[in-house]
Amino acid sequence: MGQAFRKLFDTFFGNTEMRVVMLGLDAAGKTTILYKLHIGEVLSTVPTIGFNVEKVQYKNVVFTVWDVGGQEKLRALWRHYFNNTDGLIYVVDSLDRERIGKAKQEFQTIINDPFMLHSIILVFANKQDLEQCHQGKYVKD
Ligand SMILES: Nc1nc2c(ncn2[C@@H]2O[C@H](COP(=O)(O)OP(=O)(O)OP(=O)(O)O)[C@@H](O)[C@H]2O)c(=O)[nH]1
Ligand SMILES: [Mg+2]
Repeated sequence: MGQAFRKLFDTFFGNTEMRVVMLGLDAAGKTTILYKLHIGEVLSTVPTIGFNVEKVQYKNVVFTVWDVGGQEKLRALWRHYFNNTDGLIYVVDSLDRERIGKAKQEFQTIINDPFMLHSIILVFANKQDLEQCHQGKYVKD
């Protein structure tokens, strides 16, 4: 009850906190997106073993964003991040056609988990710059 009241109070008078988990196959671009959101820059990344977590504020909402490594052997650990998650950002490499079926399968496993039933979901089709490049439409600015 106390926690519910606090959430309501914060909604009207202060910051609201939301916990977001960012998942997707390895090299989809999760860590790149996290640091673009956090510091506004594209950093060079290495594959994530474990997770990165940062707070990102937008207006009166403080998002705690968990970016979890997407390599195959790490995916079994994803479910440990589901509890109390308000939102899921599922990142897909738009150009990785070979693994689109795998990306869909992993996505379905996540959204079928009972802890994720009430989570807000965003599917982020990443690397669209490469898509345009592939089609010969890419114009460098
Ligand atoms: N061209 C292009 N490259 C991108 C984009 N986003 C990420 N990358 C590149 O893709 C590679 C992988 O990016 P990461 O952010 O490390 O991928 P990840 O999803 O965190 O990978 P794991 O930690 O292994 O799960 C890096 O070389 C990035 O620079 C994008 O929008 N466009
Ligand atoms: Mg990463």
